[in-house]
Amino acid sequence: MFLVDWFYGVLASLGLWQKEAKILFLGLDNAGKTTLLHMLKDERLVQHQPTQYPTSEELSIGQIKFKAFDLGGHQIARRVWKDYYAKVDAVVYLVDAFDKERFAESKKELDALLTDESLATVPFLILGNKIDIPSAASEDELRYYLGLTNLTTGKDKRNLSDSDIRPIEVFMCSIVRKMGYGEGFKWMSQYI
Ligand code: G3D
Repeated sequence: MFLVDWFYGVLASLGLWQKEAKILFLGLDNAGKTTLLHMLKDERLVQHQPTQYPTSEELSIGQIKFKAFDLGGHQIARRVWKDYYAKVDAVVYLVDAFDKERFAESKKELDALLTDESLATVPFLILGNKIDIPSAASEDELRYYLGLTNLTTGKDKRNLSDSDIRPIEVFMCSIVRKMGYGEGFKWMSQYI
């Protein structure tokens, strides 16, 4: 019973209760993907499969599968994520908001994803991570450097009436402090 409570507690806290989905965690190396997976897992691990590739990790909770891949620099990973899921239900794109020197590189990878036909209708949750570090970029700065200022679709809970519009939004977070990403996942869950 304890396990079951935990199990649904994690999904409920992410807004993913009773959903079935395949969710990709993407971003440059060091953005925090593995930390986020471990954070979700430690809240209660149900199943964890050993990684097949050194640059990827996977976690299943209920009917939700999370899979993380490093982008940038790792050409192999870039090729592999595409082969992994026939259909992706959502992308969580992590950015290290402290590492301003790599914003351009992160933008380049994000732009490649946003123009990828296979992801054209897939919701994108952009997580600006590490805001516990005082000099981390603000949300406005991150939007600016990622070229998202006029591209995001809003944080309010609402259905985008035009299904051609891809939901995309920025949430700032500190994974190590367990702050911010829950709101992001709840936003994302409306579109899964
Ligand atoms: P990746 O899987 O995207 O490559 P990791 O990134 O999850 O391995 O995280 C890279 C580093 O960032 C780790 O530090 C991790 O602890 C740190 N990190 C992740 N989330 C946060 C956060 O919210 N705040 C801060 N300050 N650091 C974070 P190490 O030192 O282990 O390499």
